[in-house]
Amino acid sequence: PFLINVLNHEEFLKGKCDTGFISNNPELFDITAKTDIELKILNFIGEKVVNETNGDKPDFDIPNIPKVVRPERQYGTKQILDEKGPKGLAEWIKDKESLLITDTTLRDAHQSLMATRMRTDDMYKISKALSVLGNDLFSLEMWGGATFDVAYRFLNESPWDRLEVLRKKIPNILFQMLLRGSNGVGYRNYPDNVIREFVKESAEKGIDIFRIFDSLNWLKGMEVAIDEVLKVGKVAEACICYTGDILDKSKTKYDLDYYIKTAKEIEKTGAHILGIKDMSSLLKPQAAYELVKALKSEIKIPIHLHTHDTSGNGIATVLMAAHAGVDIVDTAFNSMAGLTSQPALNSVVAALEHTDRSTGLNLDDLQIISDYWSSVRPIYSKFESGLKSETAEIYKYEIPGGQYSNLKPQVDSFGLGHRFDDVKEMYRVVNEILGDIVKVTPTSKVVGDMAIFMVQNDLTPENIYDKAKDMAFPDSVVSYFQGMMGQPMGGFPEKLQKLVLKGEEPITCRPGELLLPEDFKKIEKYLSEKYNMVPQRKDLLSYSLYPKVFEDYLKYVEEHGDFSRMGSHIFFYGLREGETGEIEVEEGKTLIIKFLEIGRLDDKGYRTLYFEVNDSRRAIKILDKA
Ligand code: 3PY
Ligand code: ZN
Repeated sequence: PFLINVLNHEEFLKGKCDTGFISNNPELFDITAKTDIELKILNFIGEKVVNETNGDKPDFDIPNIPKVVRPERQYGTKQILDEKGPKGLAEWIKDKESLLITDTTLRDAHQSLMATRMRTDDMYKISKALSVLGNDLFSLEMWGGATFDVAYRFLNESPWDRLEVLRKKIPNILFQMLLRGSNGVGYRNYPDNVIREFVKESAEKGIDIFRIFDSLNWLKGMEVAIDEVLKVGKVAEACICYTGDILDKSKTKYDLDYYIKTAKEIEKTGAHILGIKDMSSLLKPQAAYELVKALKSEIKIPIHLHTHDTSGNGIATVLMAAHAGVDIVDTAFNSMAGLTSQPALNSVVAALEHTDRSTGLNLDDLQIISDYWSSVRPIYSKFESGLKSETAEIYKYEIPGGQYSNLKPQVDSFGLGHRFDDVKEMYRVVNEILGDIVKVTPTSKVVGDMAIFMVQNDLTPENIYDKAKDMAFPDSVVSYFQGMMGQPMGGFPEKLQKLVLKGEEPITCRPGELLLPEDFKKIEKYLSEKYNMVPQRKDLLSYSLYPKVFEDYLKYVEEHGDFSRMGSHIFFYGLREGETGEIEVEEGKTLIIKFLEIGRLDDKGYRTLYFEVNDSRRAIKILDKA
């Protein structure tokens, strides 16, 4: 009908129609959006086009969603856990000769490569194929770490929805999350009841394996989380975070004995699996061999290795660990692997074919999934770090994968881009003056924040005591020295602690012992009065973990709408003039939107944008903020 109107238009018939035809004849577009959601979507796209991308949208191949048939009965590791319980699962793992494979694509891979920006929609689209073709994977790491915060903060979507929709689509593979001990999925210590309720809710919504770590390898920091996971009957995978280099005999703080001792203590907590968490890619291949060999003879629970490829030695490390008898390894589908991410899944599977650790996974099936991610990845390229190669300098700096790829933009945001090398070097120096600590969220942030602070203020280990006497240190640094992230092995450097705390007394007990329990009733009252909602336990938890981020999310969705089902190329880039996009607004209901033209700036600073929505014409006005 639109075309007919145009073709019959007087000026069109007179042949006077140029590219300004549509904007000069707005009466063709007197119809405004029909429904609230439609209007919200058009506004969202309009904002993108006018104020963010300037109509400049790269040409993306639409990701091909593999067609698979779901067998009537799916039987994977999830069924083994449900049938045998966590202890039975641990036995099953130990009896397996083949190497078990975890895929981290849905969590750590995108956290490390693309600033955690992967949207649920892209995960959802591959979920059925992943369930069918990935049936023999051990687990999917798909939740926790930074994904919780980023989903709300930058993607305006609920991490809980992600868990629930993926769980429905993937009923057969174990779901695994990363839990930062008493820091939950945040950056500070939370009251014990928050950690306990969080574990309960996550377990109920679909998490099977809780990978728990403490950012200082301080067991007390993991106690509550482990205890609650045991209580809810899920799998507790407690970690030793790997730092230093056990091959270097001149380094005595984190030597083989240290890891064996810590692993034995972890085993005593009742944890079902030991995780070796090598967040910074420091575990060299031979070290992996020696560490796994030693641990295998010292503890009985199965061992799960997590490493990154930042150093370029990731696959060698995985293979040497496999050779030494490690039970499970973390990898990511090839197109989402390498660099600061995990070692490549398909390649590890191929390397082990026809050996005694052969995984039994089908390479052709795995390729289909990897190809999907390969076509999704370019949509996220603006979030990638630009890192082109692995780097052996990571052994010197000891910066975790996700932090390493994020550090440059963070340093840029302080206007210190030109001093990036200084910041990296300072990261190393700060670690030294802190007494050589384990560096992983949140302690890695402490070291990073302190390094930037020192470079910014021209501080050195020598002049800091004088020059920074009256300076306020970054919040994370203060919190660290207060003892709010736990106790580092060997204690705090006293002189520096005094300088940072300026007379305040640090704590030496578990922070959770001091924090008042969260008052969930009060949060419930507050949320239901302020927002048009009946808060669920997951909402109360989100608010107690991230009050501001969660409220901003609620406000955003209320005001602008929920765009979580919009394809990512539209979500990040809107539409190009002339482009048509399909947007699912609810199950089974799709809007076909064609963006026709953007009008000239009017005297009030607005532009009119013209669309066709399911064949009807629509026009909206967007304030041009430029
Ligand atoms: C996280 O805590 O998010 C991590 O990935 C740590 O390695
Ligand atoms: Zn990691």
